[in-house]
Amino acid sequence: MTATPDQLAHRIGAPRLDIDPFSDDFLNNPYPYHEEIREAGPVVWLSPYGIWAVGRHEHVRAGLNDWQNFISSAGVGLANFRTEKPFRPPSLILEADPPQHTRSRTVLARILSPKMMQQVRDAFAEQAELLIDRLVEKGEIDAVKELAEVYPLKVFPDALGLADEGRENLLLYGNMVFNAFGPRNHIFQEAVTRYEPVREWIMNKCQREELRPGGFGDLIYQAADAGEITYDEAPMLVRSFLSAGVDTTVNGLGNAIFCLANHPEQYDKLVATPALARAAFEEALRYESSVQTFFRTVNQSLEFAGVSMQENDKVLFFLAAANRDPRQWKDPEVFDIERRPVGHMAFGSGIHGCVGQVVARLEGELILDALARKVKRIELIGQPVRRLNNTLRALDSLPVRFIPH
Ligand code: OVV
Repeated sequence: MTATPDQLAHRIGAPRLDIDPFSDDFLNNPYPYHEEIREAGPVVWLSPYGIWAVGRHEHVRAGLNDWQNFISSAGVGLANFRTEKPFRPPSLILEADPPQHTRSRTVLARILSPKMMQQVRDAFAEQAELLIDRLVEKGEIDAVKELAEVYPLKVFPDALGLADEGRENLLLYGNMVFNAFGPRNHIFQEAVTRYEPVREWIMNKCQREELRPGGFGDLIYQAADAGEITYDEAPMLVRSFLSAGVDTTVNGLGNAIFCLANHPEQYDKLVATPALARAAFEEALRYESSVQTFFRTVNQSLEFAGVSMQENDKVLFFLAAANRDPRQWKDPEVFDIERRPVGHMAFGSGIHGCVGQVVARLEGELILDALARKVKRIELIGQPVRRLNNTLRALDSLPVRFIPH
């Protein structure tokens, strides 16, 4: 009889923890568990799922940069696409290895380029200005429902070239996609139930006729016209924009405002120096990473940080744990907008590092800059409510008062 992976781990003496990283308890407050995983060793075995977990910055970065050994084409969630049916047809960029990944990435990286950001910046800035003015007028608001969800749902689909109608469906889609990287637990089941009615709408929006000429979506089809990708690949790459472009920035903004509301002395620094907006958003990404984890799959047996891993083993890389690793950061539990956290893992690392990070940073900068110039103080006026997600650090509600200058 062959040993199960669990017995093998026992035999080689890797630390084993009986932690479920997708339980309500873990997701409500992951940080004590992150510490436990980091302190147990560079690689630990999580018995409940029979997976490896990596929480130290050095090893998260090393693993993510080794795309030949830690592959993505077998899925970047718990499911192994070599043996299990993917929840949806695999993404041509996220769930792909070179050379497929390279072709997809080249097209999306050109569309989401710094040069393109210069072109959309004025439109994004105008919307940030309008929105914050409207919210200051209101005074008491839900910073998730009325700000963090509203802004990305306006500016990003505008840039993609999507019509206004039904955009809130993108939130249900993102929520489902990020839950699907975890197990089929109750959180996933609820997300699928809510997503099911909008499935057709989402798939329809990937078609060329639905995308304004010249927008990011149409530019993907233009790459197909030029022969860089096929016409079958184009709607799938639009789907990647719809999957990864909204819920991530919604929570990036929500988490950033949560951090600033909880650290008024840091918000005071931002008000005194609005030019810190970009740095403040970056520190919020380190401190409360919207995307907490991604899996990889071991391509062939190897040694990693002194541990033997077998072909097809799943490895869970904790971006958010790396971002608070005391081996990497001085006082990692301190939220400091002047820290300039270069090398944080919130956008991942290596060839799969977030291709949309220039968009995310633009949105974060513009919203925090408008806040700093228009809002003197942010007061928490109610209990923030979490939205549990198998992958995202997410809020459902953040009741605040904006006190104007
Ligand atoms: C980074 C990311 C998250 C979710 C979905 C996708 C990418 C995709 O390519 O579909």
